[in-house]
Amino acid sequence: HYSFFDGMPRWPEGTEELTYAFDPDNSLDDVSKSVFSNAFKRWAEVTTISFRETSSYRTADITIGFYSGDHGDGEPFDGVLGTLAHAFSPTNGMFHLDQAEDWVATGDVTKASVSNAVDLESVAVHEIGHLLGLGHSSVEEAIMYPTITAKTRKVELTQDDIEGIQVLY
Ligand code: TQI
Ligand code: ZN
Ligand code: ZN
Repeated sequence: HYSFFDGMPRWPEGTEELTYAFDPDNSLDDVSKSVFSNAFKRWAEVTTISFRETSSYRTADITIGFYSGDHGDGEPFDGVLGTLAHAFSPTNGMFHLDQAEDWVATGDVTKASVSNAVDLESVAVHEIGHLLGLGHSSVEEAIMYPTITAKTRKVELTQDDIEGIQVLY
């Protein structure tokens, strides 16, 4: 079953659009950007919120960046596997990914040559759930279930994810 953060934080009532921006210090290719765009679309389809990329990093609602190790928010990344990414509850908007991972943005992650390949869209869909206010779910098939196996692709929202997010938006 879905859960929320303590106090059930959410983006303000009436929020129709959230903007997101990529850290200009990362140089992200268009393929990776489209993976994030797809991940946002999955949540937009089941809520009243839409998402738009902006180049104004400092004023974006949601900021996305790849970092390694200690990157200044008290939650250092740990190198290959372990923590892959983290996102904070509303309305913080920070979405950080561990640069050390072997991110797979295209193609079939299950056929990746390295054993530690991580599917970018799978992680993005999960972290966007957190950014919007969902905690973890006890339903194993749910996007918000707290574990994922390496080299797995899991990007489809389940009924549990949808019911949870529709409590908020
Ligand atoms: N990152 C953890 C996660 O997103 C960070 C975390 C732990 C967290 N507890 C939290 C974030 C509570 C917000 C609220 O769950 S992770 C998965 C999953 C991770 C894990 O790198 O371990 C995914 C990132 F659920 F599949 F295991 C993405 Cl999809
Ligand atoms: Zn961080
Ligand atoms: Zn999580």
